[in-house]
Amino acid sequence: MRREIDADFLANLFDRIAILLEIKGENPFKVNAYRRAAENLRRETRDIVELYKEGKLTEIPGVGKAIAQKITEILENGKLEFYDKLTAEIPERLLSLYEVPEMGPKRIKLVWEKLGIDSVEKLEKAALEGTLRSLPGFGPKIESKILEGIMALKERRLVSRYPLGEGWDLSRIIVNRLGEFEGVVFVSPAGSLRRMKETIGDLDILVAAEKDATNKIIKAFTDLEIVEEVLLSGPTKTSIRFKGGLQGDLRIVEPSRWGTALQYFTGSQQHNISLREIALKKNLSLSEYALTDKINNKEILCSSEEEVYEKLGMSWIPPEIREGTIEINLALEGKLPRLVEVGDIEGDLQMHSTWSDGKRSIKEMAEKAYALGRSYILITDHSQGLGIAGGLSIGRLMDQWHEIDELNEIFEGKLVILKGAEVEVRTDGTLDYPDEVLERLDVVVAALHSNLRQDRGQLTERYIKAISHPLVHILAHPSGRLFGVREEANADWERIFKAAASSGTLLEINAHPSRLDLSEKKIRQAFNLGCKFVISTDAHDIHEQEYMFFGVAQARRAWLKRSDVANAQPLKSFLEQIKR
Ligand code: DGT
Ligand code: CA
Ligand code: CA
Ligand code: ZN
Repeated sequence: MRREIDADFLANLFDRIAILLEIKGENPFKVNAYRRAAENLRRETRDIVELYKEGKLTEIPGVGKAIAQKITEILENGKLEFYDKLTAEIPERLLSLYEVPEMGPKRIKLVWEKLGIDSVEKLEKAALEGTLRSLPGFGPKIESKILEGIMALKERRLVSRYPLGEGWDLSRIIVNRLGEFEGVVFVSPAGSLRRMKETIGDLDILVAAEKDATNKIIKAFTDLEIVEEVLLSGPTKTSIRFKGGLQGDLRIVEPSRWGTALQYFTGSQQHNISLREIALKKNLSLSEYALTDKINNKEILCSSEEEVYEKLGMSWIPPEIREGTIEINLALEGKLPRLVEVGDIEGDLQMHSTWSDGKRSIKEMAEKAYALGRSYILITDHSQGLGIAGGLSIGRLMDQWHEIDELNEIFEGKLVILKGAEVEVRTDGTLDYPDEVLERLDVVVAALHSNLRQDRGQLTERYIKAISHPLVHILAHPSGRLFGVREEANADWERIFKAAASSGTLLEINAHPSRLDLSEKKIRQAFNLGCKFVISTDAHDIHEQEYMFFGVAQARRAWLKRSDVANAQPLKSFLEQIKR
């Protein structure tokens, strides 16, 4: 996630430095210098990397020599020694206290030094116990204001949503740990996570177990080290908060009722409402416990979800499309399309190696791809302009081709390694390698990494120019969003998608959980305008190649079929399909 160093990233870093320096008690002029630099960086519309290369960083208002020096160090080394030293002295986690009203730098320093408080949780505890008021400058009034502030913060956290990837990792831990537990018959995520929505409000987990095991299972769950706090606990359900803030609901049902329960708690709410209407038309009532025949009031238990849909006269509906739109009618008619599946994916068309900012050699990446059953991969190290990510000069790129040729001989066609690059689209829409070089690549992936906050009109032209370039095959992570870091770029997407459709440029669905870019909505929009897609992992390490399923889920939520996804085809048809 942090591999994108741009103006926003630097501004956030300098803001953090300013707060840490304040806590340290550094002089206000120095603190303000960082704040001013951060503010101006946020306003800067020129590309930071360009400015750095031209030696013009000090042209940014508020950026003097010392700060320019720090930006240079970050761009060149990816880290800042000054920051490492500062946080060794003043821990980064103190920054969370800064969000609490009434907690300025002086008070943060005081509670940390006197009471060892370094988190909002500890602060809340001290305020509840009345120990805060004993500190100089606090008193009962401030103490209660701090408590109110923490309450408000918690409410805000409740309404904010978490990226799917975060919930996914937790759900894996829970499913694995509870799955081993005595008495557990089934365990599955439910809710929005099972539907693979790109963000989740909370994490729902469903367990099937016999009644006498429920107490122990609830205890095993609340005892997990990932659980921070138990909010609510009953005989068959519990609500907790995980470390990191996400909330979770666990429910336990009898194995004979698993099907109706899993169906109910997977939702969506809208899907469930429509399903209950269908049930009523058949004189059945549907709940999380059972289907009930309304005529003789007899329960019909469903131990599998398939049975629920079958008894309602419809085909089973994949969770990713249970949003209460057209899926129910299509399932009743037996006309649901077969959505693309992770097993359909033959090639992975974006990955990085140690040649640029990847962590593994091409050979290691290729071996992993082979183990995952791929039949081809495209190596897409960064192009020369992206200095911070170790972009390849033309000479280095050509050296890489030799290595790829040699590896292809070793793999003997069992896996084909294609030559590619993730070519920077410069601010003016031109590409970072000349045509003579692009022509020699098997597949060209174009990407925008910097200056995505350019003027909307200019940015749209920049996208269209890149997409319409006859040698560009794929547009990588089109919107540029990064969860928690950057929003989708503000551009005229209708025009961009039309340009992609008419030039035959494929749009990437980036499977990395920090991106999931395009969004489901934009995939639909692009699809309706005639675009085709690829799903790529953008892996920078071997295990990230496993993230393909995130991208596939995103495509499924947008109802894409195998034929809509160019890398869900064997190499030969993929190559025939890409424009030349
Ligand atoms: P989220 O957590 O906001 O990402 O979305 P969901 O879909 O996970 O919603 P959540 O956690 O409130 O509830 C999980 C599922 O349980 C939901 O998809 C459907 C079912 N459910 C929960 N409450 C209700 C309700 O009041 N009515 C109906 N029909 N279903 C509900
Ligand atoms: Ca949920
Ligand atoms: Ca829930
Ligand atoms: Zn990229």
